[in-house]
Amino acid sequence: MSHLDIASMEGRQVWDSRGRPTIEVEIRLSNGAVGRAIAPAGASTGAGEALDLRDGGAAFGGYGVSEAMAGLRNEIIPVLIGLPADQQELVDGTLEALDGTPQLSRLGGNALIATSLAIAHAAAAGRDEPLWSYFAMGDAPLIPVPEIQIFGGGAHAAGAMDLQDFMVVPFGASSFREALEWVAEIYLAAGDLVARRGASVGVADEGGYWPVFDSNEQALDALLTSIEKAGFDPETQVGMSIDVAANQFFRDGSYILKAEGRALSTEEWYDQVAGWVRSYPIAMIEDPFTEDDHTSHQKFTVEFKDRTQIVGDDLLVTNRVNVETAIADGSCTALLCKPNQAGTLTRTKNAFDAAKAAGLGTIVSARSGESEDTTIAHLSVGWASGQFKVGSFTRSERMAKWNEMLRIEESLGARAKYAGGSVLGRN
Ligand code: 2PG
Ligand code: MG
Repeated sequence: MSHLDIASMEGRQVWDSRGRPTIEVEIRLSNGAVGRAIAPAGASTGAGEALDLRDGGAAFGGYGVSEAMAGLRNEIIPVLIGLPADQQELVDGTLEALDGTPQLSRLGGNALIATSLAIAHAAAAGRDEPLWSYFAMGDAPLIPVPEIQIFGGGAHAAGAMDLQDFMVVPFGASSFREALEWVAEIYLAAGDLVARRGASVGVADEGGYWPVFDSNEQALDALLTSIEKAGFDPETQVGMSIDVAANQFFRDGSYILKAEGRALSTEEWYDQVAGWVRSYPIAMIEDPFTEDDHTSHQKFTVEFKDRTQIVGDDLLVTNRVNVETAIADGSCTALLCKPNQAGTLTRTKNAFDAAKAAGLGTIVSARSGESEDTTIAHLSVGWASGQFKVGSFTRSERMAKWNEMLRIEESLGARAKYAGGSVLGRN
């Protein structure tokens, strides 16, 4: 037995940021090193994602994980004991084969991703190496540009606004530390603005303000005003970013804008989004059309790729084959990379590498349901993703990741390189 072999392993039910059950996996290696990780969960999901195994029924709104926990105890743990933790592909391949379904629905993407991430934690600890460094495998680390939510809407705020995330991207900062300081000022300015208008309801799932505006445009205006009120230039310092999450409000062939009481055809919606990209300093836009609508995505990418980064989340679901299709048909310019959409770290890396190799942008991302787990901060630095999306600037499941990034940046000292505007084609 080598000193990095899995000696023991356990799963436990813990709770996520929405108060729903989730799974934590803890792994101990023969040399005593311990690794631990918690599965996150999405609310606005793409059809092709790895599927969480949930109990259904009345308890915990159907979100129980007792079946997934049973699979972990009875099937996953017995098979993994004795495997070498530093051979991630071998371990992940074993997990995928054991599950045997394309979307990992038998044992559950939640059980598998917690296991897969915990393996990496254990291997890094076993080698006495920081997690980001283990992920980097000798390549240069890169501190990413954060994408931080100011207003939350869509499925994360009971559909109060149609668009889901209204975010800022402080690409002009000189470090991650400075980037967060800028965003703190913008978040404050946005809070003042919403309070003065009497539009504040509270905060949405990811910690952004949950305002009630009469139109999406009012929210876009408020976002731009907040950047400017805080003293930043939206063209050269802090850009706007929108996650449309268009799947969520597309019904029977129309985009239904609830707040505005309008239903738009695909052509009308295209013109609406195109108009916004022309008239606001939008540095990034995610899932502007439904995940099936490659035609609109292609047309939009041709028209706007020099002006804004077009991000595929539900469009790509962190799946290598989808990334390859998007590269071939030119339907976006960046991958939103969410490990739990893929289900294992190896599948995540396959999608990530395909995107990187083709020159697509890469944004490592959290989910709307999160925990204190900070694995993705290390992934972003180690894989040199250059961009990092975690939600807003409140709530500790978000701040845990921003703060972890500060620690990583500090630990790198003079080696810390902030990705800056280059990831968005600006310098
Ligand atoms: C997204 C994420 C994060 P969810 O759509 O990008 O904002 O949301 O985790 O609900 O998919
Ligand atoms: Mg999204």
